[in-house]
Amino acid sequence: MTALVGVIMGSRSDWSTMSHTADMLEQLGIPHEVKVVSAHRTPDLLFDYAAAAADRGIEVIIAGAGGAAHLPGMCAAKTHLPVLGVPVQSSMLSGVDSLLSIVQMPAGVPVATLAIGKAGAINAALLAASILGGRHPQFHEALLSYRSNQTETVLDNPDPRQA
Ligand code: RP5
Repeated sequence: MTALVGVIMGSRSDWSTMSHTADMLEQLGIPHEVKVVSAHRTPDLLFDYAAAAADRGIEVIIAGAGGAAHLPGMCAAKTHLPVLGVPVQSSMLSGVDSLLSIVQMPAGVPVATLAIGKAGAINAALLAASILGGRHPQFHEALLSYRSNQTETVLDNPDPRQA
């Protein structure tokens, strides 16, 4: 099956965060691709990637970036596909810069913005599964199974003193 989710990030240095997105997509069995695409260093590549994504069969784009994080917003400007933005935790401002850069889009060009760092990266994959689940029942089932296992794990381990 060709990739349904495009996972892009502004730099190889984002991979330690965005690998959590890829891992969760893998766990859910969702075909995906991973690529470094920088809004600042490779703007033409970003425009080409975003403009061609839908025709290649991509249904959701997850874009992670840090600092002056223009990648998700510029990506959304060039595609009608849902774009999920993951703010990568930056060294100088702990990712608050990334979060504000991604979340405060002007009306008309939405980016669904996740939490800073690992939690946002994981949740982006789960949100992609929710979106894809409407058209692809197997991903809906995979998501329900993940959620059910998560609930059972909490209920089965109520005492935090026990390993
Ligand atoms: C952003 O600049 C990237 O998304 C990355 O989070 C940040 C720093 O990039 P590097 O200098 O580590 O390549 O574009």
